[in-house]
Amino acid sequence: MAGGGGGGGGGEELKLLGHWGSGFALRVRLALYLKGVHYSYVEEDLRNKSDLLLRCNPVHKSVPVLIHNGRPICESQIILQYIDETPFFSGSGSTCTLLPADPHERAVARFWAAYVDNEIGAPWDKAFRAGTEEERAEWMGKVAAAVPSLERGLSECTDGGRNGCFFGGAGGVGYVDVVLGGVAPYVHAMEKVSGLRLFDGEKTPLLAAWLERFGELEVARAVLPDVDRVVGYVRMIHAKNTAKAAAE
Ligand SMILES: N[C@@H](CCC(=O)N[C@@H](CS)C(=O)NCC(=O)O)C(=O)O
Repeated sequence: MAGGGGGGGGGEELKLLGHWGSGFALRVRLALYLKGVHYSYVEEDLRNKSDLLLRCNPVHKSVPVLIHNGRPICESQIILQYIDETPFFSGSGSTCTLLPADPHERAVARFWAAYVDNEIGAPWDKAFRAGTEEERAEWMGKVAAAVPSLERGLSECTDGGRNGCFFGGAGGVGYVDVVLGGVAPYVHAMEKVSGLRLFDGEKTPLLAAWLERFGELEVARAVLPDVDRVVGYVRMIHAKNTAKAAAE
């Protein structure tokens, strides 16, 4: 499988180990598409990980892993920064940069990206793994409680929505947008699975607009999985974990 546009030739070898439903892998695929580079994609079976994955990421044994000319880079946010900093990824004529040039703006973007992983992604992962409906609801409550601060972050990055609707502000889609973008299908899926509207038009209007506008982008349409497929995946994992907990 290949990313978008024209670049990535010249004898460079680029491979991404991922999983279609992994928000972490999806953010890397979003970035590679925006950069317009071609790469080969390897879908991992996370219940039966390949030797290549175990060799390339022996510490966490997780996807995504980007392998550039035989050298692995692990952890999605580190991969995004590598993609942004390595001249090869800009050599395809893409003018897209994820992190801003200004050091303070870079720090702000990194802060909100860390916030997405620590305050939203981490409790969401616990909910995903929970064995009962009550436990799931409790963890999703923590996710929901973290959303208003993210709304404040988006407001800070867009000057209250006057400077576009993405975290990249006037620069358009940026680092935090790509980080959060991997989760976008799950935000929609949760509404279908449990009725929980995380980015609510009344409570968090900027994030609600972000979700809509991000989903309309060519990159999102090209890379993100269909919401119904994600709904099926979430239901399957919930059912599996409920059965496992009941058997213990
Ligand atoms: N902090 C890591 C998290 C990656 C992660 O948790 N990946 C999951 C898939 S979403 C995985 O590969 N888990 C391994 C497993 O299930 O054994 C990152 O940002 O890349």
